[in-house]
Amino acid sequence: MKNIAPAIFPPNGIGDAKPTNQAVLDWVHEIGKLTKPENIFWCDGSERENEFLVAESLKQNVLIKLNEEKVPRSYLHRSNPNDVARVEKVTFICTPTKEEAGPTNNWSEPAETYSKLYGLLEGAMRGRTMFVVPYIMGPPDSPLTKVGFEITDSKYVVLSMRIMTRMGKIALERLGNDPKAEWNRGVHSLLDVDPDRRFICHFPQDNTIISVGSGYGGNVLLSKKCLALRIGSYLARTQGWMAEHMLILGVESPEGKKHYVAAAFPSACGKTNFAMLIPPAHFKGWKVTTVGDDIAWMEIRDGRLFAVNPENGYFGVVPGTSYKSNPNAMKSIEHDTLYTNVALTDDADVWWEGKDGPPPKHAIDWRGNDWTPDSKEKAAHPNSRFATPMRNNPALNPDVEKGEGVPISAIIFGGRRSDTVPLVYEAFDWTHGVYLGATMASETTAAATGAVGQVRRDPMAMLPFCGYNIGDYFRHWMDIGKRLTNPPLIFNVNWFRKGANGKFLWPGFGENMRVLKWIIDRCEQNGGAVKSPVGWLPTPHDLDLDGLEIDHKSVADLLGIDHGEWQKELAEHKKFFDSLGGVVPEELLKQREQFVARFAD
Ligand code: OXD
Ligand code: MN
Repeated sequence: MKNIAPAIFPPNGIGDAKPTNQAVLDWVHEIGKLTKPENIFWCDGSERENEFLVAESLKQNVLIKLNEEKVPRSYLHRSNPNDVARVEKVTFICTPTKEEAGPTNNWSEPAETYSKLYGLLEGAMRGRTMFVVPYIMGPPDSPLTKVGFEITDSKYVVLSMRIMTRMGKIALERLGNDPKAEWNRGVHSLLDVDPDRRFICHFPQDNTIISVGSGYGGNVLLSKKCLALRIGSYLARTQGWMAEHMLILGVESPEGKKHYVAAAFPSACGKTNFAMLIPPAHFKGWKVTTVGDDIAWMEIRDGRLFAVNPENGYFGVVPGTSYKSNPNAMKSIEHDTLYTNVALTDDADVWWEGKDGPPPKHAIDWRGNDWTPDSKEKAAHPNSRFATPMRNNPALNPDVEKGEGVPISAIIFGGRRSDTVPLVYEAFDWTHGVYLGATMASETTAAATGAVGQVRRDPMAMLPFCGYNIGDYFRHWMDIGKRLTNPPLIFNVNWFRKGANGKFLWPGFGENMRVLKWIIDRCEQNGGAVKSPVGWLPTPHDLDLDGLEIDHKSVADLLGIDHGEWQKELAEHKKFFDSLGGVVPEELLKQREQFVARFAD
């Protein structure tokens, strides 16, 4: 079998940052004995290490150097075409009982799964280098911050982890020498990138992740979906905090009044765009800043929810990103960025569908083939990605490193829905808000393999990421609500509603500031709304639409509640709850009855 990740041999002073914690050393020894690598590379996160790894990756064609003038210090990686997205059907939660994993997760018995995975890992790193990547998730002085170690045979993973986490010595220092300290064990091997030997397995009780057979970020940057969400949500429940698939943004009024908002949208539904929003000219003096674009860890303090972003970078969807849709993302990815599966132009620049300006006359597509505007294939894969450090973001919130986090005034749920769901509405209270989150749905996207555009229920945007029984997860939300004396208000948004002509009714992107402004008004108790069966709904006069070219009919359609559509929607809620087989908390079942009753009134 071809070795797709040949070993590299660092000079003295690189790759030798061996930890002193005996528990880590024992674990690395165990995995080394199993996988039999050529050598072990202990990462320290230094600049020198990075330069060496980049140079070796260029030699082995793991990376392609991009035009230094156009995109300085940036590289392109092409993944195997069979390996371009998260694969939910081979993602497992391995709890002692199936019930603990619950009805929405694939479950696999831990002992059998370890045995199967250890079988696959036997000798898997022969002729390869085994990298040991120490990292922390969370700002260095947050009480929520976690230490993780990822063992991997992929240089691309090491280089990405360096962007996406705080990696290297900082983690060794935080862990210290206590052999009983809590830390996450992550083992990743590319094996031979065979979809039939691809598994992403989580052992929440052991704080362990094993991922084999993939090189795609969402499956192999174990800090992100695997630790910060799946294992994170499990730890959060047992430790009394929350790990959520949410962006976090700050909004500042011209008078200097600040609010923070956390928003859960499913994958590839615009979290990064919303988190980096630039208010339109009409909102002079308003400022939006990014705390995080994908994951929020939240804890209760003084009866309020405070959030930190556990990550250090953005792993965002590239196609559609432009100066029109997201100028801050464009500025972030102009340098020091690791691209995956975008197109390469003849002058070594990057290109993708939806980038500003005309397409190049010729390029190399994401698979490495010639491409012209006449080609039938897309130049960039629809789920092509950038990994870029958050410090590149011109709108980065200055408090992002604050260990205490930022106080959350509002939680927003949102999906991609062509019909039924209004542009924005507010829950009557926490329990109603939890119901809105629990029943939210969205049209599927290219972020995961499988059909695109199908409406599926995705509770709190956590369907693929909740590391335990979804019924217990709903209950955890209810319990958190009971501990909050000053809870965030909860909203639902839908930027994607379409008119009779099949076109989007709402312009989206920066114009979402108009919706955000109403949300902030509501938090300050001065935004108008009418009571509707679904929740508090703005009238067209309550939204600041000045300077926006939109006709009255579109606004009415955006805010409209079609009783026929909602009858169907509520029937879908019932079907979904029924499909969960009795795990849904009583309070939420009651919420549905009240919802139905409000429509009958
Ligand atoms: C992501 C995802 O990559 O949700 O953030 O799939
Ligand atoms: Mn995500």
